[in-house]
Amino acid sequence: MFHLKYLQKFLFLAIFIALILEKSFATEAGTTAATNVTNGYYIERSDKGNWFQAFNRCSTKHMNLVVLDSKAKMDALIRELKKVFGSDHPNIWIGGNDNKKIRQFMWISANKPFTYTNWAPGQPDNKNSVEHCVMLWENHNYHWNDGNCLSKMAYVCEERK
Ligand SMILES: [Ca+2]
Repeated sequence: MFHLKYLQKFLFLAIFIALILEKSFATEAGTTAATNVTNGYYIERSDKGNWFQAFNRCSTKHMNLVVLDSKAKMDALIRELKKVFGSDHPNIWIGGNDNKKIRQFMWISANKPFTYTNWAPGQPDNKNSVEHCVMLWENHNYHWNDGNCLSKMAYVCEERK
């Protein structure tokens, strides 16, 4: 009888500890995501996604797929990206597309048409009529290209204001 009582106490304690551990791990996971945010940007390069997945994954983090509506913002982001990639960068989704109206690019999370642009020469060209989402084009010194929204690549989220 003593042993059973002891066992019950032990089990209760074990469950209690497990709950605390789970809670602290959950908190740790939450702060891990937050510490990857540098100067307001979260740069995801391993968990690649198509444009829509990138947009949703930023939302899940309560962030936006990055809006680059001024040269100042573009320059600020390039400074952060160069710390990670240098000048040899991969394709990276940013938050614009022309899915609402062809050839009228919008920053989707801001619901604003493009005013500032940083297109690579000859872009946007809607190659093969399947290019509607905007990326920083690999090895084009962070200039923009319209690409196929379903291509999987790195992406950048920014903190919501
Ligand atoms: Ca293109």
